[in-house]
Amino acid sequence: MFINIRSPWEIAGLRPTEESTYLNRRTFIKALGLGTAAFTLRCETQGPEAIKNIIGGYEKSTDYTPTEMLNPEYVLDRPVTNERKATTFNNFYEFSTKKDNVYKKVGSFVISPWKVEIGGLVNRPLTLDVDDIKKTMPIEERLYRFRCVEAWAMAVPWLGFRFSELVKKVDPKPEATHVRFYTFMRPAQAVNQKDSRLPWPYREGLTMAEAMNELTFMATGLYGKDLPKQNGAPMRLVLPWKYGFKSIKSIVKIEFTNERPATFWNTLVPDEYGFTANVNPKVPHPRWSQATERMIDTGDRVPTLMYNGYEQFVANLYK
Ligand SMILES: Nc1nc2c(c(=O)[nH]1)N[C@H]1C(S)=C(S)[C@@H](COP(=O)(O)O)O[C@H]1N2
Ligand SMILES: [Mo]
Repeated sequence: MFINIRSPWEIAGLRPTEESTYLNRRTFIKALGLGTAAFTLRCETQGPEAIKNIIGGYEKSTDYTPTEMLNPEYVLDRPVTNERKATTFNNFYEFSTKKDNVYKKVGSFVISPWKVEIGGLVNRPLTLDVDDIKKTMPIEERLYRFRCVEAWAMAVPWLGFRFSELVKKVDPKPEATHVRFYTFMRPAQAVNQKDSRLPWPYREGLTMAEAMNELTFMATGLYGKDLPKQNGAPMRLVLPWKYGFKSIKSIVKIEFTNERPATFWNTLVPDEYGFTANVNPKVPHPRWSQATERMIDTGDRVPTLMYNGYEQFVANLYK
């Protein structure tokens, strides 16, 4: 028995089967509930507090030592993902529809100089250079789980700053209810942007309450270094309790508005990719279960956690 998880492009009816991810029978049996006994036990007893109490998985990681900027508030329950894997297995549809070759297609993507325009319903609109943002923002390191809607997952050390620090600088007007984010539009550098059937540039959005949440993070680095192009250089959003497509890459514009922003995936396939898109093991994707996920480096299949394990930080947003 095989499960075929199609890529979102096929969902949109745009691609045939070449990106299909096939999970083999052994993986499927594991997915039905039989990982190691230890892991099963941990997950049954795992509440938000238990996650915090589990000794940080990163200590077991052989190839990564956190920097002195590490914020100890965000603790992992699993090892840090292998760096090579996290930087060579990507979703970045502007460059490729295949996950394993994005990193080979970003060569001519120009990331410096890079301006970010912040405006809309704000009292102090600003255009900032990313180099200045990096120098002036309180940069910290956070170890976060990351979960793609396609049921793969990783756990990685981001460098960056809490997004609300940037929000404070522009001082939103009281009528702002949402924030809209835009990726660059450069068909000469990102070949798939020549495909006019797709609603480029990639856009995403949050409510103001989500934007101000302590987890909402603007990443400028990964594994203690500058963000690689394929991971969304020079600056991308990271929303660890939401499916990965919300974590928009290579941002050029941030706009405060009083309406719910249209987003790339929600515009293309609204019945499969909601606006809110919180990780939830109990709500299947229309064509596959979200109950478990596959770690991209080890291939381990593990249970999906409610809000990706960040319930204590975000559950109050959705009462
Ligand atoms: N601009 C842009 N941002 C994007 C995407 C994209 O195709 N374009 N893919 C999203 C999806 S589906 C995922 S899972 C993550 C992948 O991030 P990673 O490659 O750093 O793991 O980026 C998200 N941000
Ligand atoms: Mo994704």
